[in-house]
Amino acid sequence: MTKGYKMPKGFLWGGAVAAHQLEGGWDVDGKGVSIADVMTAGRNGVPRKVTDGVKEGEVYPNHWGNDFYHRYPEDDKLFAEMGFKCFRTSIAWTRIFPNGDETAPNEAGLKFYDDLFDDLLSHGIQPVVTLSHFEIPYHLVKAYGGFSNRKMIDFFVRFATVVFDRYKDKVKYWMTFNEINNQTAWSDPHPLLQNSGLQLGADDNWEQAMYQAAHYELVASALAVQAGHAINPDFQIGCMVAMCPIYPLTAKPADVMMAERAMQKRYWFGDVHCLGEYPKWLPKYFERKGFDMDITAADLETLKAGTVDYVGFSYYMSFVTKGRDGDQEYDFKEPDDFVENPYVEKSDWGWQIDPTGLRYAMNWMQDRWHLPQFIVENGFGAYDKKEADGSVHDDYRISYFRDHILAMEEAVALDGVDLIGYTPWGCIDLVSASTGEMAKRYGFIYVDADDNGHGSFDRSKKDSFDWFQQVIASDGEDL
Ligand code: P53
Repeated sequence: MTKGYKMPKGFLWGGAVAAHQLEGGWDVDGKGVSIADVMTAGRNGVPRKVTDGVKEGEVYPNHWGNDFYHRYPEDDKLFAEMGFKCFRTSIAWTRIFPNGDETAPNEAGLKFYDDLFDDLLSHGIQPVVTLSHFEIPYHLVKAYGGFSNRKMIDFFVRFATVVFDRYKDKVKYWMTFNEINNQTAWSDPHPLLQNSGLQLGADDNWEQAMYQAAHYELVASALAVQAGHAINPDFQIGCMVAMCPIYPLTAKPADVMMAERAMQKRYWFGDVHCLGEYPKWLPKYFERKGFDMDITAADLETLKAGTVDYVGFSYYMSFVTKGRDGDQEYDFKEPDDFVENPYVEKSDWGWQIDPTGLRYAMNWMQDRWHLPQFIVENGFGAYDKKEADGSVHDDYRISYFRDHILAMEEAVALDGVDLIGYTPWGCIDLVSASTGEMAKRYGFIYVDADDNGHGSFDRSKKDSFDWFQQVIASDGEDL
């Protein structure tokens, strides 16, 4: 056993999921169609397809997820047995506003989350809630062009206000937009659609569209933060960034400058969320690129007045980049400018495994944003093998977690990072966001279902279940 550092009293150990990846029940109790409902299953290395509405004969894994919608009481018991203090999930926007532009919410949807949160609280588990986790109502994509349209700000703020008000005594920790910065890989249509509901044509300027949509989201987030604090001053409302630090390949100055620009381009979202203003380099970049941005003086005031209370972030991997000879602009472009890191291993899906990168990133964010942090996703997607007796020996997952939790604890105990909690991703097996597979498993709890939704959907404990239970019971000391 590895000896770690005890985390402070009240530290929020738990697990994380997103509504569309596990609930299923995609069309029940008045729920509308979301972006996730029109995304087909992909495979390792094969991207998901987006269909124009739900089509006969296509496979849509988010329609069933892991059936949490019907089985959550059993799952909550298992989370409690593991010792969870909190559980991060999202509210499916389409359960509350099925099309997104209604003025009155759907009561059956609101009631589902009341029941779920009550059940969690009865086990001493506090819900931690993301408002928008890759599941914008599909109607808002078709009728308004998603976040290319300023009207989306009002729709989002209405949704946020309704749920803040409804759950004001049940939920304290909130986040606005999941992995808002994942859309920096704007040349791939998936992140743009998942984050912002953008469907662009060949003639559109994709990069400008990404910056514009992100701006509207940041304004919507800042307005939601203000609305939330007015409803309950005790609310802690965070942003959520996908933290993948980007290193220079060598000490060559051009590599170092390229890595700096890469970090600026991936994390300016956090600068706006946390500091309330655009970093200086970005207007210069817009100017140089000839982007005609709709950013008003009133927007800038809103951003200043709606800074977040903490930094929620996911951490799975780090990246590496290198400079181009003679290029003074350093227009880093993701993912084209990534290169392999010769010093780290990779998962079966090519995600670079780098626990030290987590400690590095936590220090970097502490120095830059001066806010408490919350690790709301971290984990290891892997092919699991269920033995004849039902057991799953996932020592590779335990070893990933051991190394990452130790790095996290060092950042707290040795570097003084202010950390609220740690919720490993996909604490129960669910549908992968990037590939739509069930086979890319993250859980401590195994779900008997395959990529096509076949199986009993029965739950069972993997070896990592007992291991994580012991980590929590020892406040992080017994790794
Ligand atoms: P999957 C890319 C890079 C880092 C995190 O991912 C990412 C993505 C997009 O897939 O997403 C987050 O399921 C996201 C979750 C997602 C999880 O990481 O592709 O917030 O919804 O499931 C893991 O293996």
